[in-house]
Amino acid sequence: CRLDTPPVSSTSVFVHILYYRLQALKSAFEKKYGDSPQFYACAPGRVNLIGEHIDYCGYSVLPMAIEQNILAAVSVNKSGSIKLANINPLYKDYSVSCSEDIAIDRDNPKWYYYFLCGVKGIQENFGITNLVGMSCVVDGTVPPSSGLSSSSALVCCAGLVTMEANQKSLSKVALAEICAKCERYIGTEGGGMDQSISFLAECGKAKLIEFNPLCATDVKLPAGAVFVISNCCVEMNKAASSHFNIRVVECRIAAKMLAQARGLDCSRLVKLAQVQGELEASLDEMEALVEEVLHPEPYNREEICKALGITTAQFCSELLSSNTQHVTHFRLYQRAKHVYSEARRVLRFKHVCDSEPADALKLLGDLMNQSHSSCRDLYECSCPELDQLVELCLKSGAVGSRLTGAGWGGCAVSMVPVEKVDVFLKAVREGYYLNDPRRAAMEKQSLFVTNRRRGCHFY
Ligand code: ADP
Ligand code: NG1
Repeated sequence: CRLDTPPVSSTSVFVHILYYRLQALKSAFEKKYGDSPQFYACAPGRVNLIGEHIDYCGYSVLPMAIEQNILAAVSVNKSGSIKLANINPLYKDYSVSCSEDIAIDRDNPKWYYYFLCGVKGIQENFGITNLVGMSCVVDGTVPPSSGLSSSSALVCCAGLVTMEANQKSLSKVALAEICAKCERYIGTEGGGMDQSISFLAECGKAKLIEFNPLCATDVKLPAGAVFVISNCCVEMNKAASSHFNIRVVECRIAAKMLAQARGLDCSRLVKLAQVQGELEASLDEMEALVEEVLHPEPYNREEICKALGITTAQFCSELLSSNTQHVTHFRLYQRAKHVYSEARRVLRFKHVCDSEPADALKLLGDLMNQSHSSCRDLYECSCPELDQLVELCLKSGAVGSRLTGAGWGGCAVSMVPVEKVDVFLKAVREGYYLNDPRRAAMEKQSLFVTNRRRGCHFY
């Protein structure tokens, strides 16, 4: 996409839209700051095809980037401050002095704090004492709080522009790792999937993202189907609620309980994947261990402290996050069972994509459906509207459908055979959106066929 000449008519709709968005961003920048931007950066959102809530347990996930993204127009300035503005008037201007410590208010997760997470990540990585001043205007098309990683796209875009403005350079893998770490300043203890695919995505490909060390491997998706995203139109802001971190904490406690039961040094082990590694067990064996060691009834604090030999004070400071201090009961059995079974489904999904059996679509669809059931029943991260939407998608021709991203609202991703896409879109449109005025107003940005986009870059 070149900024100086409009795209020729034969180029894709994506390039046309990008061209006009960049032009609008340039005008907004000039109006705001009285000068042209020096450069632009772009970071895509993502859809996770399978592997939900397991990245922070150390397990591989299988996302792809989408064409919805965060764009930023940027200039270095001499004002000694970072000035932030947004095309969307709901996101208010903000300015912060470069000489102050960057403070991020977790109790009040405004949009600019996500941007500042990216700035702080780069600043700390390079030990920059004097950040250069920057003037920025941001424009985003990733639906917020809907499981498509709008927040991480913003953090990654901010990390990228801060690196460029301060004349530093890093590999994409290093940038992804820094941005995964620094998004935690906002309070959510995510695992790194979103930032990894935002930087490491390539056109036309989904990726298996593995952690420790971070590595992205191409996954060739079957040609006979497309992935369709539909938003149930319920928003769930992760940083403003404790749902997400409660699950992170439950998994951490479950890891320690399993480690303790098998005589491992549980003070060192915080991830379910680490326990598997230490035991050199298969995922099937880990599921059997969950059955043997954990009980389905919720655990209270006393029971956990007694089993782990720790005090309540240690429990609160070492295991709970600041926004989960109020939680009294923990469903360890259900969460661990979801994680180990979901980790196995990711590997099977990849294997089916690689081996291309004749019934690939059915096998992949079954895995997606099992994933949704597990998220709904064991991980309890769905909501009635999302379950209703997933069911409608299956009735409308999808061979697999599941919630994607953190859940408790947001989007479903459905795998739909190519020849059924038109019928599918019509049925979901009529069955979920058109009969409700609020949803109908959001339909255009809520129901769409994905296009596999490339990752973060500059213009
Ligand atoms: P997601 O699942 O999309 O990452 P989160 O709830 O974690 O959702 O983060 C959503 C937040 O990210 C929004 O409330 C807003 O603060 C920020 N955000 C998302 N899109 C934009 C945008 N276009 N411009 C500014 N901030 C944005
Ligand atoms: P989204 O969908 O962006 O809220 C979150 C986490 C991911 C992952 C998924 C669930 C962040 C930044 N992102 O994604 O790491 O755990 O939930 O699979 O916390």
